[in-house]
This record gives sequence, structure tokens and C-alpha cells, in this order.
Amino acid sequence: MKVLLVRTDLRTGLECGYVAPLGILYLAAVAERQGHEVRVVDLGLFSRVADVGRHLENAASWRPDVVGLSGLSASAAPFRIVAEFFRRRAPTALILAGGPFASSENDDILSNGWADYCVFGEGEGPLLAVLDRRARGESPDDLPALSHRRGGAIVDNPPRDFIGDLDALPFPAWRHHDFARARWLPGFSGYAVPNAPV
Ligand code: B12
Repeated sequence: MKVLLVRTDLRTGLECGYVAPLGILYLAAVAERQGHEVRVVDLGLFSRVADVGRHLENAASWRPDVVGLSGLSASAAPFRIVAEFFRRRAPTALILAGGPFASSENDDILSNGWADYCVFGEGEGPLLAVLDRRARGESPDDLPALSHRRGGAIVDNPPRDFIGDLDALPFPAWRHHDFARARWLPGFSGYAVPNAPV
């Protein structure tokens, strides 16, 4: 599967400045380990609208099978714009949302049609399970840690267990990070308490 992972937090939108998108770099690493092709677009790197547009156009022309969107709640506005962009420019792609915004405001995302599925909490297991189902042409509707819209209602599936052995995870796929633009690397972790208050 061709998997495009997009960080929707724009550079200028947040108070504390740029931090590397650790979550989607972990997701890129596990997806690549399973043999999927991955591209990452980190909108946090760009402050010019023209650059954002160019990178999104390039990504859409790659024709991803699955688009994974990641962002903070503070970035709801760009999240919406990016989601609507991929609905138009990659109409056959499945759109999956994860990270803090999708974990806390999945009903907003799903009822507006900005994603087909929201993942809450740790994303590695759910992402691989969705890719596996998608590759086999099967529905991910019943997978744990996912929510989706059915009719007028939002269906929240039960959560997954936290990852038991963090050492089994590959390192983040740093080759997707643009070190020329951003050298600051975080040394934090939210595993087992994803998206919980600091
Ligand atoms: C460490 C940390 C920081 C650090 C570094 C952050 C970083 N990006 O590296 C510092 C101190 C700099 C920081 C700053 C801020 N933070 Co902070 N931070 C955290 C903390 C404690 C852990 C984040 C982390 O590194 N997780 C590890 C990575 C690997 O996990 P992850 O990014 O969540 O990704 C996983 C899942 O979310 C999921 N996932 C993510 N994206 C996607 C996409 C798809 C498609 C899928 C399927 C899954 C998926 O899978 C990933 C792998 O398991 C969390 C609380 C927590 N326990 O999660 C708050 C948290 C993320 N921060 C928060 C906030 C508000 C901020 C600030 C906006 C504060 C401010 N006012 O400036 C800034 C924004 C910084 C920025 N530019 O991103 C909120 C976000 C709330 C929300 N709903 O948006 C959180 C959740 C805390 C809270 N509950 O209030 N933060």
C-alpha cells in the first residue's frame, strides 16, 4: 500500500515553535517494516502558503492508497483544509486521522466527513491493521481503537491494549525528517498515556 502521512500543524499556528512529528515518524517506521511505501509531509516546516500547496499537490499526485492525517486540536482549521484537499485530489484514498485532535474530537472530524476513520491513542497497531484490511479489500469497521460514522451516528470501537514491549518498535523513520530545515529533536514520549494531560 502507498501510505501518505501528513502532519497538519502549520508552522505559524503554535505557541512553542517547531517540534519534529515523532508520532508519524514512528508510524512510518512500522509501516515500512511491513513492506508498505511511505511518504511524509510535515506542514510544520513551512511558513509560506505556496510551499504548503506545492507539497500537498506533489503528495496527491503520488496517488496514495491511504492518507493518514495527524494534528493537534489547535490545528483544526488546517486539518480541515488538508482533509478537504485530499478528498478532492485523492478521491479513492482512505483517510485515516490520528493523534491528539482525532483522539479527542473524533466526532467533529467524522461528522464533517474529514476522515473515514479516527484512531484514538497509540497508532502503530491500528494503522497496520487498517492497511492489512485495505490490502485485502476488507472493511476496517470492527477494528479496535477506531471510530467511524455509520448512518447519522458515530461508532466508537473498544480500545486496544497499550504496546507492551516498546523495545520491539523500530526507531522513528528519521529519513523522512528534513534535518536541513529543522534540527530540533524531541526527547519525550507519550506511550501508554497518549494524548493525556501533561
Ligand atoms: C512531549 C509533549 C510535548 C513536547 C514535545 C512535543 C512533540 N511533538 O514532540 C513539548 C513540550 C514541546 C510540547 C509542546 C506542545 N504541546 Co504537547 N505533549 C507532549 C506529550 C506529553 C507527549 C507527546 C509525544 O511525544 N508523544 C509520543 C509520540 C510518539 O506520540 P504521538 O505524537 O501522540 O503519536 C502517536 C499517536 O497519537 C498516534 N498518531 C499520531 N498521529 C497519527 C496519525 C494517524 C493517521 C494515526 C493512525 C495515528 C496517529 O500514533 C502515534 C504513535 O503511537 C503529550 C501528552 C501525551 N501523553 O500524549 C502532550 C500533548 C500532545 N501536547 C499538547 C499541547 C496542547 C501542546 C502545545 C500546543 C502547548 C502549547 N500551548 O504550546 C505545544 C505544541 C507543540 C508542537 N509544535 O507540536 C496536547 C495536545 C492536545 C490536543 N488535543 O491537541 C497534549 C495531548 C497534552 C494535553 N492533553 O494537553 N508537547
